[in-house]
Amino acid sequence: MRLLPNHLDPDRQRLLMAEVRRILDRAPLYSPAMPRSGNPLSVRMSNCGPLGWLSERSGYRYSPTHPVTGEPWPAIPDMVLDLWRAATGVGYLPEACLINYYGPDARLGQHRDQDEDAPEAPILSISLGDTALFRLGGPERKSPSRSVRLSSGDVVVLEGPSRHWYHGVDRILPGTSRLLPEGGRFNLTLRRVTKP
Ligand code: MD6
Ligand code: FE
Repeated sequence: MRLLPNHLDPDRQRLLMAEVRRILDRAPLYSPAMPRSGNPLSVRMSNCGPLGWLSERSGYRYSPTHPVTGEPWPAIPDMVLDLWRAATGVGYLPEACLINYYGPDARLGQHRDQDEDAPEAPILSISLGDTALFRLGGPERKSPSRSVRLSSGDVVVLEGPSRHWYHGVDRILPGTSRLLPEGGRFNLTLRRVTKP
């Protein structure tokens, strides 16, 4: 995992949040269901880009439309695509930008990102708002793990072997950022879905 601490300065964080708000006006956050149980995840989600990642009772999938509104997802903002180009160095663009919102009690269990048909493509994530305690493990669920603090403006690239490693968010630290008036944390996760 490559961590780019403070990759976005506070002005760029505010610009990006304004873009995220515009996206959420058209593609509102919703509560996804966990596969099988159908229980709601504590994280609320939306997407932008040609494809959006969905968690549903029937499983995980990518969809070109919002599960509640039925509308196509808004485009990925140019500043986000520029960041992808600069930070990953790859010659193709991401197709999915998952928008996660964590309230004070939200968390995200340990998982691997493996619903993509582009296993070599890096994954890039951007953190905005309150600091998260992110846990990075290894190739197996039982692999040793370490905790990494992700603060507002930090960018993470999972590439090489770490592309397929377990990771999750143990919790967020409320009150650690003033970027979001409502508190909490946004994370944007950019992925290539189809073979480049
Ligand atoms: C989060 N991030 O930071 C959750 N996945 O809220 C992820 O699940 C993630 O940060 C793949 C690559 C980078 C990530
Ligand atoms: Fe992930």
